[in-house]
Amino acid sequence: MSGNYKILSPSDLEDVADEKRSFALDVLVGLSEIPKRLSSRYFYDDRGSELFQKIMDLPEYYLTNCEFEILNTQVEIIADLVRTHSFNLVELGAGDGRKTSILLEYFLQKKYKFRYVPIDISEGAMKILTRNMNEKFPGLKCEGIVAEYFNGLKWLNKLGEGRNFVLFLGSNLGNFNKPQSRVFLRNLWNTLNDGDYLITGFDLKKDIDLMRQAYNDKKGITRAFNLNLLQRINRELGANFDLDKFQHYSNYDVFTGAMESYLVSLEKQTVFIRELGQTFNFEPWESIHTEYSYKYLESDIVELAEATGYSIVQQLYDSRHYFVDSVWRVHKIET
Ligand code: AVJ
Repeated sequence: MSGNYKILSPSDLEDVADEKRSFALDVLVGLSEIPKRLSSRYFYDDRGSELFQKIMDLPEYYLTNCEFEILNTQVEIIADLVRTHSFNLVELGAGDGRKTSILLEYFLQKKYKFRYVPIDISEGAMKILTRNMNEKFPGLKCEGIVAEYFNGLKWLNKLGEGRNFVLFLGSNLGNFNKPQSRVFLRNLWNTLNDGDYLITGFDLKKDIDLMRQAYNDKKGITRAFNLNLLQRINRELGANFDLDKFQHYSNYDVFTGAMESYLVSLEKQTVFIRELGQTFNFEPWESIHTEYSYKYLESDIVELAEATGYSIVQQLYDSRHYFVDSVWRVHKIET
């Protein structure tokens, strides 16, 4: 059986060209800056999405196991919030939906009235996800959207059917700094209605070695994931990055409160990017910053919710308190 999904954007060739142009522009800006940087949002082409799914299988990447534990043991608490409504279970950045399956199975078994609406930017990932979900859950109403989150949500909201229950799992918010997080959550608030729910995964601050191991796995999958960014530039922008001449480096910065990832040039080298018609020089040990993965204090979460128009309904922790799935309710009406 094939999956059921709709491609909102890029929906035609013009949009594809737009996408590519903004990628090219971001690469130009980032590699022209001192120090050099590239945005982690470009990790997730089809190959990158595949590699991230492998990361979630790693023993070192505790985040996924924590969230599995949380959803498995506390699914009833979540279910109680939506039991009496017909609702859209919207998922931002669904990946392969393994975690969501826990909720889907429970909701279906209880015969709740809902449809599952995963939103993801990778068409490859969406194809696999919707096919798997249709196979695994024959009775499930699954309507995927291939789009940027807010385009997908805006489209969904125009349909205006039912309460929204939005899942933003896996510490996906962690790539944003504080102002960016606020903008994101407030934009989300704007597309939602009073009484809608949001579950966000937050990776809590913890033992520094544990965090470092999660981003420096023994098999080198995270390394491949980071390097894929250069490979993507090679593929899509006709560049000639030699991946063997860059080192993956990821470390916890106590000051920013984030795991920060870099690609470090191992020698003096010049890279040509055809689409930009330009070369970029690297000195030995010069770095490209590629990712922030922010870690949170309890107080950070409370502050974020308060600043963006939500109330915290419940904090769902794993047994070791490494991670929290934070359940928020949208407030629109002044009381
Ligand atoms: C998908 C953003 C949650 O930051 O932990 C995994 C991505 N980067 N290993 C994270 C990632 C390196 C991941 N998020």
